[in-house]
Amino acid sequence: MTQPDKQLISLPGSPWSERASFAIYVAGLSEEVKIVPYVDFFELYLRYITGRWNFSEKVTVPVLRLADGSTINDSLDIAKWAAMKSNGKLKIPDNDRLQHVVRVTESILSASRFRGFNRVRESGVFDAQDLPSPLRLLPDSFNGFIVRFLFGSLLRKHSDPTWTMESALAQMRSGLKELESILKESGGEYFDKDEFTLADVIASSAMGFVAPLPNGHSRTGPNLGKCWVEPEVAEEFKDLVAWRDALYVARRGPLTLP
Ligand SMILES: N[C@@H](CCC(=O)N[C@@H](CS)C(=O)NCC(=O)O)C(=O)O
Repeated sequence: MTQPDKQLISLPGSPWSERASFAIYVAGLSEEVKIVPYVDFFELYLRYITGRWNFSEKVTVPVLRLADGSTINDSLDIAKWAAMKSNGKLKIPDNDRLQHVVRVTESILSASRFRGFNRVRESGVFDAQDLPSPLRLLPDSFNGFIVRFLFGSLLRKHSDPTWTMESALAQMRSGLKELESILKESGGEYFDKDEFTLADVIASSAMGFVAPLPNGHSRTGPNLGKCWVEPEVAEEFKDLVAWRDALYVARRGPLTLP
């Protein structure tokens, strides 16, 4: 068996990290890439490995670190990298179609993350497995403070200050409707007619904050898991969720990550 010589620094439970892992899996590159969980939220480490020291620029995960130390710092670019190395196992669809799916998916994800993070912050509960490791040493009474602090900073980093829970829900619903119509217009089983492509990997990530992934691929503790998803939205868009679940059963395979 090949020893992994590349690392995917990835946040368990994050749809952006999951889409990168999904692409790597489908491309047949799982043995080359070690998944390294980024649960410590240690931004300086991300800046160090990516060499991005301009503090006005956001650093995010996933990050793919290649054998020569260079990095790919965006989930779409990582997924494209995997597709290009996949020997045809993961096709890249025509650019307009891909960009359309990417744009709609990002709009859904940013709004649903805002809602999910607010729910976690309000719950005041962090499951031990999701806590940054040095903080696991603190007494449980600090838990509420840590959740509010961490998710408050993540919300400031990733959200539009004008959003409300209602406006974000409206954005999510309109994006999910658009995704439904792209799939319908494609006229096939996938976002590019009858061919499974990178567009499906991206589109499937749009439901990351709507309904839990099948086969144990949702990788958060029980509290985060509960706050992450939206049963009512999942019910409203049940065909899209069923499409995503079927895609996972057919293409994502069983969970093999650590
Ligand atoms: N455009 C980026 C967005 C990734 C992103 O938003 N990552 C979030 C996931 S919640 C993240 O890094 N969160 C942790 C942090 O900001 O420290 C991509 O596609 O990779």
